[in-house]
Amino acid sequence: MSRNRTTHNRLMRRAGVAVAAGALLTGVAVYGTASAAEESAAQPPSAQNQTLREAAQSSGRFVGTAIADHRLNDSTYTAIASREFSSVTAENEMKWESVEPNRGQYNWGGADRFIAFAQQNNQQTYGHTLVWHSQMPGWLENGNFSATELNQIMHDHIATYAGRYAGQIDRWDVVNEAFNEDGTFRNSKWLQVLGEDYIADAFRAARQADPNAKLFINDYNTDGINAKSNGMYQLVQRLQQQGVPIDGVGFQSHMILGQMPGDYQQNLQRFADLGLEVVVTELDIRMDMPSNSSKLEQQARQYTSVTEACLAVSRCSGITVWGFGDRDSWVPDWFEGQGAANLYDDNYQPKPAYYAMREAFGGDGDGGSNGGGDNGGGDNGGGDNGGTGGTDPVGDCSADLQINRWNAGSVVEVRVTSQQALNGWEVTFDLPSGSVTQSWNAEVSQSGNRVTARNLGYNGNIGAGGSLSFGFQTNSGDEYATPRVSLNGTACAGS
Ligand code: G2I
Repeated sequence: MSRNRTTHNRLMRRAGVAVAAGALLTGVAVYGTASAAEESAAQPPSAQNQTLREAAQSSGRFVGTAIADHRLNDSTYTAIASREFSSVTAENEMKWESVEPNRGQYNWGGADRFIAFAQQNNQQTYGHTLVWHSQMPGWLENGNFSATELNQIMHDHIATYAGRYAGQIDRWDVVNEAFNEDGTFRNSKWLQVLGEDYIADAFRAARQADPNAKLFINDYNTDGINAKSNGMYQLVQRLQQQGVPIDGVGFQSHMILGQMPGDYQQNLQRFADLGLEVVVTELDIRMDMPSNSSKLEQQARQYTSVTEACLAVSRCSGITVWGFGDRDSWVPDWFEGQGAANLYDDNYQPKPAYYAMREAFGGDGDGGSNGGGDNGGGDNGGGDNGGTGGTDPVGDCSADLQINRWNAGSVVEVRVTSQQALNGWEVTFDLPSGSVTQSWNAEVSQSGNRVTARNLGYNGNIGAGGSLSFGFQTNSGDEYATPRVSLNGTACAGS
């Protein structure tokens, strides 16, 4: 994957977003104080409070996320990471450059924090990664080593590293991204100096260092049946024939909106048929920015499809998403103009994709936008001729409605900014005609034309000056004549 070079601007922009979001979300931090166990004890299971991890568990699967070490000091982040996910992968802290920055000198800080977080939250751990061509420390990347020496370096690294965490890592990506797109081996330092055998050697060394961890090979663009996944398929068969200890194959699944391989499930299944465990290891689904409701709906359906594919393959043990909040995603830094790839938005509010995935795992779809799909199926959501209500705060609250036509109806995103802190909210307004057919991020009911949207368990606390947001879909596309929105009984400005 080649990185675009406009990162600086993007990071600057994202830093701005982060500050705003941090101020806005302080009220949600309440989740950060309770462990997952305490939380479920405090909140009796109900459909509304069901988490992704509970839903996945009900299907016998894990649902994981990549963890960004630098976010572990944010209680909103850690609350979601612990509550919603049953497995974690370190996004960067367990790569070679982090762990062995100088030869023979190990830095366990990030890895230890990661393991501690997982243990604290009763989560499975996915070790990423032992041998990879990328994120190697300079001494390794630039060193001129003989085959014997490089082999020794690889063995020392695996023995020391996997040995240290033996018993604490459930799955290891032993070798990452070993293939070119055409199915031949990537011409990495490992291949150049050691030849193909580095792969088998790495697996043997990993098994020796940690006999209990499941050992995986992992790659991207191997999601459908193609030249690259064929190369992977042939390799794992050879490894099995040679008695190399390999337990599973990871499919990163960094996807593009609307480009789910039609043979995704079939591809997972053919690896499973070799007796291997298969895992979706780094799922995200990016889109051209800006996002809109129809893209988010389409994304939700694609998350559903991936989840259903895993569920249909009995040896598919789980799905890890590559981070959960759009604000933390690697995508905007690498793909100019793309983003919104994750389950939660920039403010850590769940997106339609979150509910879709939860429902696909057998959990509750309430609040989700993909439930039923009887009104807006297909990929033909218009979404480009929408109108925007103004934001003109004069009172305690101001409301902003984004209204996009969708088939016969419309998809409406509502954002209400409140000058006062809220501990629970109720937003009311009238529809011009028709009914609400689906909604997300709120519990929505309708009586006549009057619609009432109430917060869910996770988004009731809004700091002063912060915003709440939710959305819904209707089956009538009639024009909204500046709908009057009230928050907790007070009419808001700007709507
Ligand atoms: O590229 C997406 C993923 C593809 N599969 C392997 C994964 O390990 C990989 O993850 C990404 C991380 O999400 C990024 O966060 O790997 C990138 C590096 O290959 C990570 O980016 C790096 C930046 O390039 C560095 O500038 C930065 O210092 O993250 C580092 C830590 O924030």
